[in-house]
Amino acid sequence: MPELTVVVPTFNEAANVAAVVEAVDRALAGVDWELMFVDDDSPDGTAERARDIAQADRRVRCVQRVGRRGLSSACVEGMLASSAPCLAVMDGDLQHDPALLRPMLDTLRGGQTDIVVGSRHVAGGGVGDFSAQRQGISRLATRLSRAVLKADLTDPMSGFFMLTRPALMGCLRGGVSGIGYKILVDLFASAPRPLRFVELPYTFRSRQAGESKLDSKVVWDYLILLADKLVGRYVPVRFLAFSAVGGLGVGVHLVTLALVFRGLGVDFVSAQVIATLVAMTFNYVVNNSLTYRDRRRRGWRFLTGWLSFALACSVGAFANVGIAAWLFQRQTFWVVSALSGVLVGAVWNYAVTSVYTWRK
Ligand SMILES: Nc1nc2c(ncn2[C@@H]2O[C@H](COP(=O)(O)OP(=O)(O)OP(=O)(O)O)[C@@H](O)[C@H]2O)c(=O)[nH]1
Ligand SMILES: [Mg+2]
Repeated sequence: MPELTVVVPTFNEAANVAAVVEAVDRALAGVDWELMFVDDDSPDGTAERARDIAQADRRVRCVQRVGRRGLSSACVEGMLASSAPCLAVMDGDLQHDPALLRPMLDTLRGGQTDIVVGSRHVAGGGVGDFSAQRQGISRLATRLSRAVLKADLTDPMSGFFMLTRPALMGCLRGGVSGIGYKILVDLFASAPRPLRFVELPYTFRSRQAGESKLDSKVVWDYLILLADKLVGRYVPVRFLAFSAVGGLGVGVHLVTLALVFRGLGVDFVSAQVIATLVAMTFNYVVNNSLTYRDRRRRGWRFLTGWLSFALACSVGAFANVGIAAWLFQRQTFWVVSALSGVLVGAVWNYAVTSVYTWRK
């Protein structure tokens, strides 16, 4: 059996697959290795390309996931599909230098380390031609990660690392969430005991072929991951996201009301109805594209989803007002009455729409 499995998550990396195999082969001469592509059914035929190579080289394997997306969960599933005692994760676009795999493995073989992390922020490493904006975002994300990490890593945003199987299993059982794109943060934050780590420098290279998948979703998923690590044990993160969107919706409601009632001179009740519809639609659209991005409704289903959302939230609004009125009549302080109504309404809306509007 191989000593090392290099897991390479891919999405639309067909043009890089062969070069990755070659580079790993060169870097790991003399090592019993295996390369596991985990592809999320890329439309460019990455998985087919990988399987073609695998037909001629049994060290190459491909796990293909259909109807799923996500870098972290792909890495976890790739590592679980391997039998090797050492597991590496490396990008499939050659931005990570495969030559680092060998020193990583040698460090793990020493037995004193759980995980070796490729770092761009130790002496000898670098971020290559990262734009100033991307460097800034990366620095901010690193600072935020301090809230959940149990280690003083210089580059927790790195996607290039190697760890032992016992360390992996400890983290997985410690509650790795697999949310989003930052698997290293997830692993470190879930480790039952602080991981013994070593950092080795590398310089992030520029992409040779294919396109970046970095977008706003990566940022959103990262915030969700941090929230999950901080409070996910007590409250579902989706509920937090749903509530945050609801909070924004209140702002949208007030702005619309001001425009229609004060600006256009429409009577108050009509203006309030319009503002409610606008805020509800705003909440639906934002929840559909962020909170439930993985179950996003499109086309006709977008419209029927809006209907079921509006219906559920109308009932939620009745519950909200009913509870608040009932408490207020019983001499409860008005703020407490109102917030209790809001909380019951929010839980109702969340529970019902998670089952009917965004069912799996
Ligand atoms: N399986 C899987 N792989 C993914 C997914 N998103 C990205 N990847 C792969 O993860 C690796 C890193 O993604 P990139 O888009 O290169 O992210 P990055 O290196 O931070 O950004 P760039 O510098 O712009 O390339 C690449 O090999 C991608 O193909 C996904 O949803 N599923
Ligand atoms: Mg990349």
